[in-house]
Amino acid sequence: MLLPTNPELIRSADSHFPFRPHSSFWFVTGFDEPGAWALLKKDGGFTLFVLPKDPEREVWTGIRCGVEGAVERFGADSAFSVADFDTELPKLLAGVDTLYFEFGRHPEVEPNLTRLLNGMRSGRKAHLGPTSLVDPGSILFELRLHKTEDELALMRTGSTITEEAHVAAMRDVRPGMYEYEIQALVEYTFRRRGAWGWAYPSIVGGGVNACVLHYVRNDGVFGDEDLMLIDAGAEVDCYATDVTRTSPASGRFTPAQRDLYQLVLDAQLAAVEATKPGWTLDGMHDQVVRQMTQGLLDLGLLKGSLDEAIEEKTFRRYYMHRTSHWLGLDVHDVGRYLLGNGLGKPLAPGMVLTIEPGLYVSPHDEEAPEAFRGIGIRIEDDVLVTAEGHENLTGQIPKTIADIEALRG
Ligand SMILES: [Mn+2]
Repeated sequence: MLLPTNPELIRSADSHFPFRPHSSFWFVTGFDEPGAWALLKKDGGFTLFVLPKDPEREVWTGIRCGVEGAVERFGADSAFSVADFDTELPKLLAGVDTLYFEFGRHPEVEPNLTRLLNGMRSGRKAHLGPTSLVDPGSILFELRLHKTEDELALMRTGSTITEEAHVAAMRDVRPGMYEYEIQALVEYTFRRRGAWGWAYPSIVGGGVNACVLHYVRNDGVFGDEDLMLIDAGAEVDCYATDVTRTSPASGRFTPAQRDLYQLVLDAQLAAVEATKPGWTLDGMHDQVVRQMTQGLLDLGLLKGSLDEAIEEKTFRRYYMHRTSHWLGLDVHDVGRYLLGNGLGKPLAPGMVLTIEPGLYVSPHDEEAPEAFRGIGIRIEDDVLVTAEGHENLTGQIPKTIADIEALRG
């Protein structure tokens, strides 16, 4: 199995984006320098290709682990400079039948790899090269989907840090503040507590901005009666936390906000409660849709019967996204959602997923009762499937109306 990590990417002129390892490479190696490769062989043998020591460059860009360090500190059986990749890789692949490599996902290094493999198919030594290329996902992604205790410890740290950030935001927001002031508070808390930073760009949306699902401008001003939707989570050693809370900028929900919020919260709590081995994300979504659609009918946002509203998917006017996704090294983590027969993969202990129902009433929706227009609400927690059922890793972050209002005294 051949795994590249991410290269350094130019942000502008000669400055780079902050480097972040490729998740699968990181999962296998724990090696955090750019431009490296790992080769794992079935008969044993773990080889790293790394940037070589270069005292002159290291003065500018920081200490490199180097070839010797890759063996001593990262447990590689052998290590080479990336400068020797083209000559050493074909030797290491000689006699290998099947190469696992995620083609299509590493466009910056694939042309060179294709050239090397093609070279192995030519000439008198043609029989020595791999004859099968296989996507590693069926092995690697399943390993990533089921978390070990060590991984869960990192995710619990992320949850604790994310809790502090969300609580600070809910406590400190006031009408008249800019969304970016709260974004700064959230991300300051992530970094101050030792997280690498955010696991995905933070969404801080006030009022109607909460109805934009991936709102990241974060430059609006909170109005007196605005809700604040924050979808933000810390990244700890590459592991993501993904949490959404919605709270009033003024500290008090309006009656219409209260009705809609309680509906989302009840659906979210019921979905968390139902999470256990054997359950599926499709089952969870259907349950949430049914419960929230009934609530939308009760509040006058939808008309007709429950079965009609579900059959005709009219609920999608207010709930247009799915309820859950896997969580781990990536915020929308790897791992299949469906089995080969098209049915949902049953949950099993060690999987971590999010549960994030929401309702969004467009400010321009003239069919909606006026009091609900422009309200966007989402509530999201990160839930671990256990042998007994589940553990809500982020459930301690306040989300009942009473708890949120109490934060402001
Ligand atoms: Mn999410």
